[in-house]
Amino acid sequence: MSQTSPPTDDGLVQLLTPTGERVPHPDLDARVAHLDADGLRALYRDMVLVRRFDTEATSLQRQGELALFAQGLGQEAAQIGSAHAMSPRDHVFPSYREHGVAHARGVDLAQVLRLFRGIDHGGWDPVAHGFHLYTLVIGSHTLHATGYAMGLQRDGLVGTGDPDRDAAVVVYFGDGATSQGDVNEALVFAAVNNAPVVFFCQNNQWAISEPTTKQARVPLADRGPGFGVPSVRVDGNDVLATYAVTQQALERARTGGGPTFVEAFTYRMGAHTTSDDPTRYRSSAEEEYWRRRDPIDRLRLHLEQLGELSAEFVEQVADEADALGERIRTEVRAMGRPSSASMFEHVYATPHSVVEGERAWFERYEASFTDAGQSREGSHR
Ligand SMILES: Cc1ncc(C[n+]2csc(CCOP(=O)(O)OP(=O)(O)O)c2C)c(N)n1
Repeated sequence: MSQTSPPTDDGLVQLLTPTGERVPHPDLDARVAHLDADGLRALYRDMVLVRRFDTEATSLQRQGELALFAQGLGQEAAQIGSAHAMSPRDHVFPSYREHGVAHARGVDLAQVLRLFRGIDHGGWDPVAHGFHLYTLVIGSHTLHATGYAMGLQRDGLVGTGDPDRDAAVVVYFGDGATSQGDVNEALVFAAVNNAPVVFFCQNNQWAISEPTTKQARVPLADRGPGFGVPSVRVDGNDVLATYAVTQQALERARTGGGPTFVEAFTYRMGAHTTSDDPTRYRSSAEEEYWRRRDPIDRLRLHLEQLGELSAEFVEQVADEADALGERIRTEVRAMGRPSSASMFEHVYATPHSVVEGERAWFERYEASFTDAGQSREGSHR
């Protein structure tokens, strides 16, 4: 039997070509019309900042300051474009690579690194930011997202006729996750309940060393209609297209139109994580092909063609990125070690006698290692 054809960028929704020319689109032009030069520069700034964060975090891992890091390199347009299309009332369920979305939702990126340093599970307030905790169990959060979306619906926050009241959910996952049962179950639940959820699949073409061609014989977007979920396949390296497509899908969800499956076709330019060596399973020619489709370069070229990217602005953003890198570095190095007993702190919102009893036992147990005359055995009894 023949192999599946290689991944292709044919037939993607695109508003910017890789060399930055604007492509007209009858259905989506109106959705980006309000993005003037300031609006475009804001997208550029966010993409540059988050890329700098990525570089800094990777270096910190190499210096032994982080246990692991998952880079978002190359996926900045998919993340910043889609995140800019959200309202503050929307809720995001990320996997573990959505640093661009975290940043756009106002989460301090140093907080994200507490997780990768292994000192907490992500310390931000998920409700305040509408940005829930990172999930490492592939695809499981698509079910959480769908359940949350059904909750919004049942709380009367969908299709109210008031755009300032309606809310929806976006869940981010990868191409590999689409092979998981959880994602397929979430699509079933979302479809039959008409849940206000946007399934945002960043097809970065690799699930660690497994190419998308070994996960599907058809474009991933084609899976949506089988569940009764309309889908769209967008150029994930085109920040305008991902913005417009996500805005359309969110509007549909918020107004009661139900779920949408978005496949953002992009490329993971870095390694899967700092524990991975991609040279073992992919070619430098492939990496070079995608380097020429860099999402930040694309918007930069577009702004230059418009005559709207001054050298001063580029320098100002570069300085801001340097300052962010320095702050992240300083903060990460200063992060202390939490006490082991802090694991009891966030079990319940209010104190609970069983947890308090377990904490007291644990503290006595830990102290037994330093208390004179008391053996480890003794403290167990
Ligand atoms: C349920 C589960 N199975 C396996 C793993 C191990 N694992 C970690 S990342 C990964 C690949 C995920 O690929 P994809 O969904 O394409 O996302 P990407 O990392 O490319 O963003 C796997 C299999 C896991 N974390 N969870």
